Amino acid sequence: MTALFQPLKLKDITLRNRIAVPPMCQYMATDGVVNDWHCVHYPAIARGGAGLVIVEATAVSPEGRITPACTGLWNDAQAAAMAPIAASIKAAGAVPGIQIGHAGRKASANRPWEGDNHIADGDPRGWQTISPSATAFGAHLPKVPKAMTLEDITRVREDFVAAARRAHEAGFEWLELHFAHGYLGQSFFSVHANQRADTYGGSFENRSRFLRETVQAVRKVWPENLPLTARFGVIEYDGRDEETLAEAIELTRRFKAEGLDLLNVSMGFSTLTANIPWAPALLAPVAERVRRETGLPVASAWGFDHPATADACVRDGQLDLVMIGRAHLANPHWPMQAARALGVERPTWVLPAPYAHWLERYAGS
Ligand code: FNR
Ligand code: 536
Repeated sequence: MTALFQPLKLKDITLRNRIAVPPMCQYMATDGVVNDWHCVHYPAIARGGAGLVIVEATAVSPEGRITPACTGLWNDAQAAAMAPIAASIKAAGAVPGIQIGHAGRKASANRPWEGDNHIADGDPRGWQTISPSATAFGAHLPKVPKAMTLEDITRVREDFVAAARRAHEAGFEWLELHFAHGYLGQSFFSVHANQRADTYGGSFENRSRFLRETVQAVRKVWPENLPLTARFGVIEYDGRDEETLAEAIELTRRFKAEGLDLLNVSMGFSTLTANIPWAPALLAPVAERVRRETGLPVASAWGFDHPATADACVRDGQLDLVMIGRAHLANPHWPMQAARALGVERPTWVLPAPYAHWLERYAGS
């Protein structure tokens, strides 16, 4: 038996296998509202057989969007438009998940294919960004953010809570908080972005406060029987990785105590000084360490798209869930193909009955 095609039960939710589609921004929304593109894209990928499909980074407030074309959940119209996406993922046999986040100092950018850089000052499409401190990321993202006041911090935490509530009302059954990739949550944690001198900066306790308070507050409104997860950059590859990882593991233990159900282990992307040793399954040993030292189930992405690698990571106890991103864009039927490659003879688990019935009845004719 392959490990990759074993179900995973977390709280009341059972994934049909260990394959998840990680959140991937489409930059195709208007005013944060999904449209026909999202209605094609998400169920098409879910139909390919993954156990979980996580909808792209969805902003909790207008200034939390990466680009003007990002999805949002800061109003009810956005939630209403999102409901059919959750329903269609579910109809295709996958569990519908969504990532909610705030882009912090990386917000107010052009779409990747339109430059991937900050929208120029004075361009009416752009906006004032906010971050723990008034320091820019740099390079293509040079805008200096406004340092958040304590009122800003409370407001954004409550924006996460309101978005989580809307995500549940829209029918999502798996929630991922975006605490990675140099966006707002990661920026509170990272010494590269957080130079605050108050209770939200400096010590580990202070730099982790916003993230812990957000998990705590969201857990109160996200149903107890549904998985609450976070994507967290536990490593920066900036030369101080042991220290960062040790802190990230301690914070993950705190998340677990607050009721987090799984950690999606990722990278920080908080600094231009990072030197990432890109390789297939780069984060497998990192995720395994987080899992071993915290006892929390883990997922990870970045180069797990060789079926044998994905299967081995689950079998060897490095990952509970394998995230397959770009390979799903290239081939929405990646899970079906992986099943064949791994010798799963009749992957009827991915075939809805109307297809399975006719394919089997007429097999060979
Ligand atoms: C991403 N990624 C990403 N990550 C995230 O946490 N939220 C997001 O919304 C996005 N958006 C996004 C868009 C696109 C087009 C790509 C390609 C990537 C990162 C993504 O979830 C994943 O971690 C990477 O693609 C690495 O996994 P693969 O592609 O090597 O399987
Ligand atoms: C991966 N990306 C992550 C995104 C959006 C686009 C690209 C996200 O988390 N919303 C990435 C992040 C940083 C550097 C390289 C790649």
